[in-house]
Amino acid sequence: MTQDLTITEVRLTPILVADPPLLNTQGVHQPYTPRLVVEVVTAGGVTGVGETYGDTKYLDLAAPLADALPGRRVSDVNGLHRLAALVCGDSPEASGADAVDAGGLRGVQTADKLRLSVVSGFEVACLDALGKALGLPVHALLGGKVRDAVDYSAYLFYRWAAHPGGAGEPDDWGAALDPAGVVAQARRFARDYGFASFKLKGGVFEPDEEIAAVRALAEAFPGQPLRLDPNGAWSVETSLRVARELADILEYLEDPASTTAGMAQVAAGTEMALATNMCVTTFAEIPEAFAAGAVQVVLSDHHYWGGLRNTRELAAICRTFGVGLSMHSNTHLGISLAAMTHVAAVVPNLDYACDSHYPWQSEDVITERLEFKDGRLAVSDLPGLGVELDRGRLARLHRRWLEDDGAMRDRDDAAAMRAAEPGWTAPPVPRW
Ligand code: GKR
Ligand code: MG
Repeated sequence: MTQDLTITEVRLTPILVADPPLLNTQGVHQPYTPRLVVEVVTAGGVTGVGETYGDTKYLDLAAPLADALPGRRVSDVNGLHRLAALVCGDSPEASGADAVDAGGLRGVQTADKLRLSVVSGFEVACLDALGKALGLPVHALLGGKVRDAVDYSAYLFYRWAAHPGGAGEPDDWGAALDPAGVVAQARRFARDYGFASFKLKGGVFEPDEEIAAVRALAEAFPGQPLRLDPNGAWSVETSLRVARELADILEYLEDPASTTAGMAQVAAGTEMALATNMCVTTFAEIPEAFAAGAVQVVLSDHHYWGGLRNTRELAAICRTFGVGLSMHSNTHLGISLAAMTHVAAVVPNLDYACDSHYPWQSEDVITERLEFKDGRLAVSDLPGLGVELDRGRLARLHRRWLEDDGAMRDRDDAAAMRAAEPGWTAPPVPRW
């Protein structure tokens, strides 16, 4: 009966996951971050799991999709996208065409983008179930892996030692607020996970301080790939200055400016490769950006590209236009890391190591955490994603969500910053 692929039930479990006080241009991570775990159950008795963003605006779109899905088959992934377009009405929160997603730092957000992020969680759950039913790994459903392991880079953050007032879950990383702190963090990432390339989240301090941190990294790890990502916080002038100062050091500069027009102006004035996970986040944004030469590397995030199959299509487009491809990440757990690794395994043109927040997450909802070895993750050949849901852990993180008074259910890095500095507002994002 495992071959009956008809969906009989969809379970949605919003959770709150411990997150350290990582700083970015929009503020600081909250003590807990919302995620949504999607379970799709088939008539054959197989359960597939997926994970995506868990803020209220995503939950509001996920609920009608979960209601509409039973009766369809987990193999009908094209149908899932059509169904989502039908049942997920535009979220009122997403209708401001100009809205910048302060939580995700993902550029301008639209109703379509929110819906695609929701669909991705369902798509991954369907592919996991399909793989389990057929005895095939997800990478096989995507055409088969072209590599046995995927390279990841360390994701360095300026950070405090603890959240204000000791909120959240403590950790032993300590503060990193200057070049020495950043290098110490990088050394720990290299020692414990074997990461050989390093991305620093910038846009937090004055550009000169961040330049100094990158120089310190280059001294500590000579010749190893480095990136700096201020999430669009800089003007064109500042971006060009940083590109000049770090010309021989960075493998690419990530989202120095916040829009395609700004990135194009930066690109016109430097030889430095520019990467983005902010101005090219949908297929519709590709033509303008590629025609303007605004980006040389697109960093996919399978959540907001609408899943693993769309990410593979993005890879084909990048390949066609000679634009590099890799993947960035947001706060996520092991289900999403497994999904990311399967799609990364099938893309021939994975040009740079992907970045992952995963080492910052001390909690998970799977039975065995995924382990980076020598900076890489082995691609699982087990059926589906190759991860198993831990119901006890899921229930505990869901209880936290239920007991939250609402303060953490929507990620708001600026509000979290105000816990330390009342009245703090994010610096205005330069626009063109
Ligand atoms: O988690 O602070 C963060 C990151 O800044 C994240 O929100 C970004 O989406 O990591 C992402 C990026 O590469 O821009
Ligand atoms: Mg980025």
